[in-house]
Amino acid sequence: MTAAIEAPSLAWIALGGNLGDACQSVQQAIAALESLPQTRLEAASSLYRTAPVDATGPDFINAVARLRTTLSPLALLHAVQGLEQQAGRERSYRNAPRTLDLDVLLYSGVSQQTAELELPHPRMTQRAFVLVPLAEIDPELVPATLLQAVADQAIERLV
Ligand code: PH2
Ligand code: MG
Ligand code: MG
Repeated sequence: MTAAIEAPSLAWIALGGNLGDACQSVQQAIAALESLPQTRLEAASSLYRTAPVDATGPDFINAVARLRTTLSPLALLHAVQGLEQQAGRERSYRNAPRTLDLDVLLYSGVSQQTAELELPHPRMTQRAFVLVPLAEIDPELVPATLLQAVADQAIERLV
């Protein structure tokens, strides 16, 4: 019998930061996604400057990337948490200003609610800083009604 070859899955990662040079942190993190094991970076959105949502501190820089990976959802989460650590992420209190936040938004075919990882990300549909960059790279994933519902949240595409 031959060993099964694991078919790659698609996964979407939200990137954000609002401490230090967040443009540089987010750009470096996008590049670092390409170097994760068993993972290809397929697409990355523009960078966006966004007003904090349920958070304090300076404006955020946000982006979304699409990966093709054979890492499991949890292995992918741990891999991107490693990138947060490399960027000097500290976790002082919920939604505190941060150098780099990487959230797994979606993993194709997976819906799960565990303490460590909820998929799809439970708040992604309420956040322009996720929906607008996601719609830039994969418009079919973001219904116009969802975009309209977050149209009051300040977001500016950076060139
Ligand atoms: N992340 C949060 C909470 N609020 N607001 C913006 N604009 N961008 C973020 O990335 C963000 C936020 C929790 O992770
Ligand atoms: Mg987050
Ligand atoms: Mg996070």
